[in-house]
Amino acid sequence: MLPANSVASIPTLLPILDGIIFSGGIDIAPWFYGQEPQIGIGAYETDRDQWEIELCNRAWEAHVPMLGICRGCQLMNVARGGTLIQDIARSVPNALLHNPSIPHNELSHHIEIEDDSALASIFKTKILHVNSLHHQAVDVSAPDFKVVARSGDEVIEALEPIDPGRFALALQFHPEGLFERYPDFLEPFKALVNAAFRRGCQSC
Ligand SMILES: [Mn+2]
Repeated sequence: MLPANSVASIPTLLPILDGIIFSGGIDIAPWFYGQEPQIGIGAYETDRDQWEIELCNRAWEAHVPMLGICRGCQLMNVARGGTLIQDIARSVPNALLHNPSIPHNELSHHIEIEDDSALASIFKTKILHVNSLHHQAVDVSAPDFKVVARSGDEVIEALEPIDPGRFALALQFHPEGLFERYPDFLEPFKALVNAAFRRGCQSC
């Protein structure tokens, strides 16, 4: 947990961060991705938005490895210039249920992972059964990212950088809710730690 949420603290914090997890949470205020609020948007907290967007961009410049989960996935996309679907149920035709009222450790829909992606290497599979606890999703992906997984209704479920030398994995599902029952979901966290270790060793 970072003991701060002010943009002014970022220059002090950044040099001591080996890696960052942008965690889940409430919605991102729509004007951060150039939109007005639509019916269906949930609560947002602009102090947290500003702090995380600034932290993401400064960390991006410094090549700090990052893992985004749910809101964190959306946050990384918005910080780098992408947009969001404000409410899947209102915007996506024939949408799957992405926010079922079930515990975080229960599986929901499947996702299809792109071949030749880092995500496919991490999970060693093309079809992955995931949990789902979101009502928003990435709409237009940011120029730095490519889409590497979608659910059956075409909703974007994972992004990774176009630059293969950078670790910035953005997941719409919640691996932290699943790894105790399904150990494969520990793999994204191992990948983050390994990327942080590799970056640290460049200055050893
Ligand atoms: Mn989903």
